[in-house]
Amino acid sequence: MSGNPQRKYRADYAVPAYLIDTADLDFDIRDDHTAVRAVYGVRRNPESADTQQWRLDGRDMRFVSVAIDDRELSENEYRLTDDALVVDNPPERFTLTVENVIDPEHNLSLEGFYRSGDILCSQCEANGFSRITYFPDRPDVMARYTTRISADAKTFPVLLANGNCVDSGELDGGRHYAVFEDPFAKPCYLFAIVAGDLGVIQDSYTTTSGREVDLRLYTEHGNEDQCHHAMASLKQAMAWDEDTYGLEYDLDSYVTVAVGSFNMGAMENKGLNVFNTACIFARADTATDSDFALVRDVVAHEYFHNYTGNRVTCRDWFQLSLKEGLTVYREHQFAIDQGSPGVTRIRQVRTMREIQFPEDGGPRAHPVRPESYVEMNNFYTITVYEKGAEVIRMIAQMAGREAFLAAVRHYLDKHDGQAVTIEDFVVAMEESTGLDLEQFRRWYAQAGTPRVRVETAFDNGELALTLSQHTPATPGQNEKAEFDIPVEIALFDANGAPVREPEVLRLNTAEKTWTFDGFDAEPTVSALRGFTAPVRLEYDQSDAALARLMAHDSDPVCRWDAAQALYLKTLVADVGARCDGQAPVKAPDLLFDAIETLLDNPPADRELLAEMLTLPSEAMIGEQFEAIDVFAIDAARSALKQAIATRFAVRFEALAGEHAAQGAYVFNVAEAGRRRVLALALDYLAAIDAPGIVERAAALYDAADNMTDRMAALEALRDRSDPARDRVLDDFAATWADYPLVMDKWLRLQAMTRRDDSIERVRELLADSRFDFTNPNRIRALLGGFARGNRPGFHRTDGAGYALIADEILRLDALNPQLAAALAGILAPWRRHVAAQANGMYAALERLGAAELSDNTREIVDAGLERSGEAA
Ligand code: B3K
Ligand code: ZN
Repeated sequence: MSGNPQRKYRADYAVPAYLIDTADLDFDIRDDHTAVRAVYGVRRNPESADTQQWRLDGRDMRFVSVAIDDRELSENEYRLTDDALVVDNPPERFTLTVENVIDPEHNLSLEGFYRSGDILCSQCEANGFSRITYFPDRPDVMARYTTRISADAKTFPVLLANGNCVDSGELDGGRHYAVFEDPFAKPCYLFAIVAGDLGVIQDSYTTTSGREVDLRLYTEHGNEDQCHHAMASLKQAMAWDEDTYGLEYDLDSYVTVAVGSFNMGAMENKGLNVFNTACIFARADTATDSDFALVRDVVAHEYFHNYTGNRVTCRDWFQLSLKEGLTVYREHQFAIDQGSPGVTRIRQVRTMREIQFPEDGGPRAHPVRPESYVEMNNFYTITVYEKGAEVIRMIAQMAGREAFLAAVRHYLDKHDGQAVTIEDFVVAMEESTGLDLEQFRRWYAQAGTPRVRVETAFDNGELALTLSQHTPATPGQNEKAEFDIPVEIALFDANGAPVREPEVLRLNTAEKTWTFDGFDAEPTVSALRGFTAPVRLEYDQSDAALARLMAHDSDPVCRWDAAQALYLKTLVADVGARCDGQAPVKAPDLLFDAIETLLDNPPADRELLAEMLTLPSEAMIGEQFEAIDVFAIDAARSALKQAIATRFAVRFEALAGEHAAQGAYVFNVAEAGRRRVLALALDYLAAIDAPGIVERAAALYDAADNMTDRMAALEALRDRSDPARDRVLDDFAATWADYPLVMDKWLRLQAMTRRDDSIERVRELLADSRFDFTNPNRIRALLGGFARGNRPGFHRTDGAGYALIADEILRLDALNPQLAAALAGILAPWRRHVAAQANGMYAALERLGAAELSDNTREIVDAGLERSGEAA
């Protein structure tokens, strides 16, 4: 907590005054504390002029002593503050020894060294290392680490740190020790240490050049059989990175530890990843198809960081997208190569539109490379990650596949072992590909989603296509210069046959016109194919043209998007009418005809069929309006769903029958697609209370051998007041009582239930013994599930939803500021809502603003209250 949080600026970067070549750490783990002794080999940085004093960051620990070259310093030779140890006039080259004591048992922030269940583990990125010992907690100070751990052998039989185990043995008093050496210099955010009584599964991987890598995955005993999919995914990722980028793993072992209490998904510590169990555990009966895909992709993502992030790291945290944007892009490529490329891309596009665009249009909008921050952990955003990946994707597209892969290798060779900037990356791309990225760099510097307008005129066999761009102002950035925007288009005739091959148009001015000729009739334009740029397309296409694209477009993204655009037309008109107190607007016949055509000629990829039949989310509908009315959106979406379900009830019955399970669960594209269609059909049938739907869903629940089908059944029953619903929910709770991650599904499902008393039910669950306020997965399931997944409940007109979230943010902020700040982000975009909702959200924010808050939550609340003025 601090009354006046410090804002850091990218422009203020200064090289470190001193460099640390070696860091020898000793952790003496005791019941009620851990004693840390750190010995650093230090030298003055020849590039720094600042040599008067040397600052080492350190927080929430007890300082014991500091010595230079074995001489303990007296109190007038150093200064201690709340967050630093400052040594005056250090010599040119010296050994610094610092001793301190930490308390992992009482560290609920889940940052630094802390306890998760029976495991002691660490989380250092972004600035957690300064909760472990005194050190310049910045990524451009890279050292070679040796770590010695000693602990009670019974309680902590497994001891782990980065690198190779070079020594281990027994000590007096039932204790033991292990020493690890990491041969690669690394920033302190990649440091990791683990101690616990752990189960393990083991495997090995032989790299192309013949290095045998020992693969180990640790978890609390009893969970080993939930880890095999993660292990298989790791080996897939290792092979993929060799085949695609020619990158081989560089250590003898790759160790992963799965812990139940973790603030995010996973952490790519060198050679010793720490994962949230939610991103490792996947067994057919406990995890859904989406969970299987998530595990696969997160495991791959962390593995890919070994090069993009670890071997070449960030100079400072403003450069975060250097590693995250690039690694997400690599993860996206990997996911696309695992099958169903079209649907995988559609999911990526949906994430951008439903989550990143709102961030870009709200009070927390910031460039992919932010200019300032108060708390770095608030900037692990969808913009830095996903928009950052889209920016890389545009470069890859401009370069072409092989040239891009070669450019990434050039970047990694050129900067191996260094801490660099986004600018260094862009220069390496230019050097290798020959592209001129001068204007393109604006994608890193300017926040906000560009709007690209498409206008066409057809005359005398000639189509004139005009693209224009405009980017709305974002906090701190009123004027936007033009972006360099690649827009892929293709043209189709009235029968849906292609009349012009796909081509990429480069819109790099405010407006540009292209002409295409030689047509007998006006062609249909398919624009932004594959989502070639992270922009909002404004194109008033006719219903007939959209129906044509929906039936024939060869690009799955545009085909799906045409369906979405058709749904949105009706939804937007209906929401508008409801807001104006007019009669609801019904869907046109053409929409039903288009759906019929789709059902008659479904795409071979069942997941694509399911995506195309899924209505735009509430978030996506909200994006179409200046002021979001949650209730009108909910009503319009339900009405359209019911209209479609009524019209096609027979077809949905048939789909459900045809897509029922034939054999035991397998996770692959075809089977996951089949299950998606089954779930979708049940969802439509449930929307109209189709005869027998309750029995059908309950029977599916009872018969299912897997969690995907079981969840589909539960979701179909979720909003009903029916004994069958309560029966399966109780059965679920009884069956999975010992599986906290499965119980998260139970919590989330109830939080998302659309009932008048959903807030009261969430309050009850907060007090339930199956909920745990100190565990982030439980919080995300119950409170995140409610505030994000139950909009009508959260925005209930009496304001009780806002009050509940504000209460819990205040309670949580005292324990886990990172998580509290993330929850506060839900209230920040109040301006996007209609007055009644906006006022309620604002009042909750004001209440938070008046309280004593962590810097993390303060930064988010101030942005929401528009008090920071520095969001860019
Ligand atoms: N680098 C970590 C995220 C760290 C978040 C710190 N608040 C995982 C990842 O992006 O791969
Ligand atoms: Zn990452």
